[in-house]
Amino acid sequence: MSVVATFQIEFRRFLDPAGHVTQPLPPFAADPQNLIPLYRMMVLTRTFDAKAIALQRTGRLGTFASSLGQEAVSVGVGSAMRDEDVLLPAYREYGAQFWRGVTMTELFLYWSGDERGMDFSGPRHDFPICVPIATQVCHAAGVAYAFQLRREPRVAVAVFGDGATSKGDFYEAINIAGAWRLPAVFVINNNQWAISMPRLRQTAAQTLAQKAIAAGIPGEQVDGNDVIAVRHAVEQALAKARAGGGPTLIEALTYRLGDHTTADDASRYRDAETVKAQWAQEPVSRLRTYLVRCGAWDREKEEALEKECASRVQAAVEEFLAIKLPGPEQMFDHLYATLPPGLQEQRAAAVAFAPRAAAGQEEDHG
Ligand SMILES: Cc1ncc(C[n+]2csc(CCOP(=O)(O)OP(=O)(O)O)c2C)c(N)n1
Repeated sequence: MSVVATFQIEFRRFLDPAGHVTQPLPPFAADPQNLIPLYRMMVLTRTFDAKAIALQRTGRLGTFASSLGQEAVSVGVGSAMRDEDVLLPAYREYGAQFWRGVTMTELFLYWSGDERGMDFSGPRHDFPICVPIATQVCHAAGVAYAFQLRREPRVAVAVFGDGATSKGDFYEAINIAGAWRLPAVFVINNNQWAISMPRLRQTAAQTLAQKAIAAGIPGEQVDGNDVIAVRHAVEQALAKARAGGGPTLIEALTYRLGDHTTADDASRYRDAETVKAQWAQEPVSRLRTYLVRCGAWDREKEEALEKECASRVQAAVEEFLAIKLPGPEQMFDHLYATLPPGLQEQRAAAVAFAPRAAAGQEEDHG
């Protein structure tokens, strides 16, 4: 027997859990001042997250998927992208979405069940939140193919969970992206859990990044709690894809510190000790420790930021609560270019019934 193929998976990290630099920083991170926008966005995302959970608990949102502990993945991805690139997110990528111009009000609307929250004011070509697991990975391959056909120097960036890498959609998408050298970047937001299914029971593969090898594309692991590592890896993958070098798969290792959604209770399947240990790795305090050590951040700045984030989130809550509820015709209006006759009848019936249904009900999200 002879060896016909070998491979290795590299792991990238610049800041260790204690906020110490482990290797020379990439150019964008050389000046700590450049990292402050990343830090601010992670804190804003965390503030938004906590408020969304509170709104769900008081019945203002239907459900909510927290991004607690995963802020560095989405902020790293969002900050690496150009406006003309296209983001195809799952449902925990708030940091990337905010970076790209999606508003908190829109995301509150979405999670309250109001589909108008998907009509993003950010780059209007970005895809909506994707709840069906891994389907956006295929969409990303399609978007990247369109860019390639049109010879546009743009890249499709799909973000999805570890559980998504068990789906056929994922394999099909990375396979075709490899075969056609599509301008796509695939980012696995590996938070270790697919609801109650731990990563180790999800696959026998040693890393998720190595799944790239079978598709003939590069795969690497990054510390997903180190925003510098995420941003650098995504930036490099984007530059390569833009220059015609094809796709990359990046596995960002992080940890879901909260429940899967507000409909879940993770304490039923996860031990408290592990979660506690993971808090020592989390991305926000890691970067803060580093910035403080560099003299670029202090308690005064932190307090001012906390106040600013709280008031920005509160303003978004008020705007969201004041938005009038949509009429029932909304659920028919964006499905078809021409509504089939049966659905036209249902739409008319819903509109006729609406005044009776609305009597005595609240008219806005409050
Ligand atoms: C196609 C499909 N199958 C099943 C589900 C139900 N479901 C919702 S979230 C989830 C787990 C997803 O885990 P992962 O991809 O790791 O993402 P995470 O929620 O951890 O961010 C499942 C199975 C779904 N939304 N879509």
